[in-house]
Amino acid sequence: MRDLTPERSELDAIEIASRDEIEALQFKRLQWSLDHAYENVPHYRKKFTDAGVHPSGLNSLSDLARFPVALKDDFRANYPFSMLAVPKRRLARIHASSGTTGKPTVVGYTAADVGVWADCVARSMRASGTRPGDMVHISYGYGLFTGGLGAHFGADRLGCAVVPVGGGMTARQVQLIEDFQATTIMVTPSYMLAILEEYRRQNRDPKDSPLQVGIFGAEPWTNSMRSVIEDAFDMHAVDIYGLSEIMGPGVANECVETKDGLHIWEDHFYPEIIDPASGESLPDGEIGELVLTTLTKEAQPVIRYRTRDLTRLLPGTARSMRRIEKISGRLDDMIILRGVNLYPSQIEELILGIPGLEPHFQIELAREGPLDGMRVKAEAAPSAAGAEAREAMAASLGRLVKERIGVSVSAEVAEPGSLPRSQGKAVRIIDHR
Ligand code: DLL
Repeated sequence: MRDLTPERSELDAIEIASRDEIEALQFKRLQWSLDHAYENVPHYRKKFTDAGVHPSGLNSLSDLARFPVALKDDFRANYPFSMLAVPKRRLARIHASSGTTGKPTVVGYTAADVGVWADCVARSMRASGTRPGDMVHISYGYGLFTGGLGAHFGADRLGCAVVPVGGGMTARQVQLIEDFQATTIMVTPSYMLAILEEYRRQNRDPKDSPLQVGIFGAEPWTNSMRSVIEDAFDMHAVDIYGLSEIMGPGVANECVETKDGLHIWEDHFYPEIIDPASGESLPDGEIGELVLTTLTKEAQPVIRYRTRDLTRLLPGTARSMRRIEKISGRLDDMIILRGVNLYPSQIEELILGIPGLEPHFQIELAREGPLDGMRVKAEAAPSAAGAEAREAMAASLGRLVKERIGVSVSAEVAEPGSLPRSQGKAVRIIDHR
C-alpha cells in the first residue's frame, strides 16, 4: 500500500490548531447555534423553556449538558418542516432517512449548509488519502439517502473526477472501476464485499485493481473487516461516519496514516457521550451514546441529538480534533439474550477469525419456548464447502460465541454464495419474535 499521508500544508489550519483555538471557535459557534435554534424553531424554544434553560445561560462548553436532548421522534413529530430555522424558500436541498417504521426524518439544507457539507466530505476524503485529480467511484445510493450526493459534492469540492454510479449492478461496478481506473471508491463496507466477490467471479485479481483508497461507512464494520478488504485489494480501507439528522457522511473520518478511530470535525459538530440509561454525561474515554450538536447549520440546527450510536471520545492524534472509536454498535441493534447484551459487530469479529468462513453473516432471533434463541448464520468459502468442513466451522463458531460473549447460540455454516448480499446497508438481524 502506498503512503498517502497528506502534507501538513494541505490541511485546513483548524485541523491542527491548538485545543484552545478549537474550543474558542466552538464556544462562539455554539452560542450562535443555540440562539439560532431558540429564536427560530418553536420546538427548541419550548423545550429549552420547559427545561428552564436559555442560550444566554451558556458560559462554557460544558454548560451544554444542561440543555435538553433531541430524539429521532422530535424530527418525526415535526414532519416535514417544523424543525426548520429558516423560511422554506431559503432551502437548497432536502434529504430524508428511510424511516423503517412511520414517517421519514426530513433534513433541510441552505446553500451554505450544502457548502459546509462538501467541505467536510472533501476534508474527510483528503484524510483518507484521496487527492485532487483522483478518479472517485461512488457506489453509495443516490437520492434522498445522504450517501451518494454527500460523497459526490465532497469529491467535486476536492477537485476529483466523480463517477456517480450509485448502488447495484455489481458486474458493471467492476467493469467501470477497471475501465475508468478509479483510484478511490466510496461505498458501504458490506457492498464492497459483494464487489470483491464479483472481482473473483470475473477471474480478476483484486490486487491488480487501480483502487488505492476505500472510504467506507453508513454501517458498523470491524477492524477485522478492514484487514479482509485491505489484504484482498492492497488498498487503504478508511472509516467515514455521519448521519442524516446532523448532515450526512463526513461528520467524522479516520486518517489514513493512523486508522485509529475517526476524528470528529469539531469546528462544525460538538460531540458528547452520555450514559444511554440515565442520560448523564460521561467523561472522555468512557463508552456510551454519542450526542451531537451542530455548530454551523443554518437551515436545521440540531441541539444535542442522541445518535443511538455507541462509542467513546478519545484525544486527537493525527489531528488536534478529538476522535471517536470505531462505532461498536447501535442501541437499536443491541441483542439481549438471556441477560447478555451483544452487538452484530462482535459476531463479525469472531467469524472473521475462523479460516474458511466468508465475511457474510446474519443473525436470526426467534422464540424457543419461554426464552429467546439466536441463530448465527455464516457462510463457507468455496475452499471449505464440504459438509464436514462446514459442520466443524459451525462448531468452532458456536464455541467461540460461548467463550467470548458468554451465551449459547446455534451456529450454522451455509454453502458458498447462499446468504443474501447487501447493495447498501447490510441487514444483519432478522427478528422472528
Ligand atoms: O448512513 C450517512 C452516511 C452515508 C455515512 C455514507 C457514511 C457514509 P443515515 O442513513 O441517517 O446516514 O444513517 C446514520 O448509520 O447513526 C450509524 O448508526 C450508522 N453509521 C453511519 N456511518 C457509520 C460508520 C448515513 N462509519 C446511521 N460506522 C448512524 C458505524 C455508521 N455506523
